[in-house]
Amino acid sequence: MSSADRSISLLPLVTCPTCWFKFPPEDILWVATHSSLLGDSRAGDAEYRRFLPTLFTVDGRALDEKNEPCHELACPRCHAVVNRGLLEMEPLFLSILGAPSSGKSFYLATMIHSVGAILSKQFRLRFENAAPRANQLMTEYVKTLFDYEDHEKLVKLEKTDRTGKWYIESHVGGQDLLLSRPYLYSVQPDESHPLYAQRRQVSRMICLYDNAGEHFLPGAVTSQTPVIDHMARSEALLFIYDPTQESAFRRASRSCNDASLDPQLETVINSYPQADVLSEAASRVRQLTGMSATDKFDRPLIVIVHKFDAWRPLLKKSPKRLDEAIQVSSTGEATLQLEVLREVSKNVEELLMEYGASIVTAARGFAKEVIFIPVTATGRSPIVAGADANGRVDLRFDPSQIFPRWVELPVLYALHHAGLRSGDDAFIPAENAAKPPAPIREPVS
Ligand SMILES: Nc1nc2c(ncn2[C@@H]2O[C@H](COP(=O)(O)OP(=O)(O)OP(=O)(O)O)[C@@H](O)[C@H]2O)c(=O)[nH]1
Ligand SMILES: [Mg+2]
Ligand SMILES: [Zn+2]
Repeated sequence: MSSADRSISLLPLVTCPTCWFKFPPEDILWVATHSSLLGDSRAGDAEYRRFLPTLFTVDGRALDEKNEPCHELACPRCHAVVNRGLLEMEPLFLSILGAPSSGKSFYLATMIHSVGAILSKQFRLRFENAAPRANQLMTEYVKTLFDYEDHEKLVKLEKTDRTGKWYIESHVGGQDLLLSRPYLYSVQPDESHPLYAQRRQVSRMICLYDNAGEHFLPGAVTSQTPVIDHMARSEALLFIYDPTQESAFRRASRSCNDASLDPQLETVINSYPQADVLSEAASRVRQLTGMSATDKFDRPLIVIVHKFDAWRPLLKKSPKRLDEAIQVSSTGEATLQLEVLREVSKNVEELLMEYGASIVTAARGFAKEVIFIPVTATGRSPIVAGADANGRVDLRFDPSQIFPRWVELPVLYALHHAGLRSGDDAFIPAENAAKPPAPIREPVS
C-alpha cells in the first residue's frame, strides 16, 4: 500500500469478496496496465498481471514494471479485483438462494432498483453502486427491466447459468476454481443520520451474488466450485420460495375465484422440491461453519415468498399492511415496524402450512429466527412469447407494467439485524424489536 492509502483509516484485515480470503492491506496486489503485461498466472490470460508494487506515483498509484501507473487492486489469493472501498469498509454478505426459476435474478434486479431510494429518502442512508465495472451485469439486469425505450418490446432476464459471465475463474493451489462474481453496493449514513459521526464503524459494503438455481441442488458444489459458500459468511439468508412450483399451490390457485392466469401455474418448470433445496443449503452452511446437526443458525432466515401476484387470491388476510412496514415520524425519522412484518409473516406461514408445509418445517428446523415476507418483483404475470431456443416457454414482461412490491423489506430487515448501531442509534431503527439487535460482529472467516 502507498503512503497516501495509509493516511486514510484502513481495516486491519481486508476480505476478498470473491474467495473470502482475509489479508492485511499491505498484502494487496495491484493490476498492471501496460499492454505487454497481459496474462496472469491465477486470473487467466485475458487479465493483466497482478503484482506487489515497490514504486508509486506521487499521488499513491503503483507503477507496474513498465512504469505505467495502475489503479486496480487484486486479492493475493485468487487475484480477482478487490474494490478499494473494501479496504475501509467491512463487507456485509447477503446470500440469495433458491431453486432454478424461483425468481432470484428478478428479485436481485428489482431490489437493487428500489432499495436505494428508500434507504436514502426514508432512512438517510446512501446506497451506491460501489463498483460500476464489476457490477455491470447487475446494472444491465436493472436496465433491461426499467430503462426501456419501447414498451412494446417485451423483456426478460436470461437464466443464470452454471458457468460463464456470472462467475470468476481462478487457478489457485494447483487447481482451477469457479467462484461467484460479487456485486458490491456501499451503504453509509448521510450527514443527517444520527450515526454520521460513527460512519467509519457502521458503513458496510453489501456483497451480493446471483447463482444458478442448479448450484443449490445436491452434488453441485465441490472444493473447486465453492460458488454458494458465501452463505456461510452471510449476515442473513434470503431464501426465494416460489409457490408456483408447488403442485398444491397450483391446484388451489387454479380452482379459486379470481384465479391468476400466470402461465407458470400451468407448466412444471422445476421438479426438485424446494424444501430439499433449503435443507441442502442448510447442511452446506452447517458443514462450513462447524455447526452441529442440532444447533440452529443464529442469523435470520428470510423466506421470500415470491411471485405474490400469482398466488394473491389464496391469502385470506391481505398483506397490504406491509405498506405500513416503514413509518416516518413527524420529525422525519423512519422506523421499520417489526410488528407489521411479523403479523404478515404469520399469515403467510399459515398459508404455507396449508399448501407447502415442508418449507416451513425445513426453515424452522434450520434457523432460530425465520420470517416469511411476500414479495413480487414484477407485480404481474409474465406473457408467453413463444418458445425459447431450448424449446421452453419464453416468458416475458411489458417493461412499462413492471411494479415491484415489498422487494426492499427483506434487505431492510437483514440490515436491521446486522447489529449496526451505537448506543440508542441504529443504522435501521425498528420498533417492537423483541430483543436488542446483536452487537456489531465480525463476519465468519
Ligand atoms: N408472476 C411472477 N413471475 C415472476 C416474478 N419474478 C420472476 N418471475 C418469473 O420467474 C421466472 C424465473 O425468474 P428468474 O429470476 O430468472 O429465476 P432464477 O431463480 O434466477 O432462475 P435461475 O437463474 O435458473 O436459477 C422468469 O421467467 C419470470 O418470468 C414475479 O414477481 N411474478
Ligand atoms: Mg437467475
Ligand atoms: Zn480472493
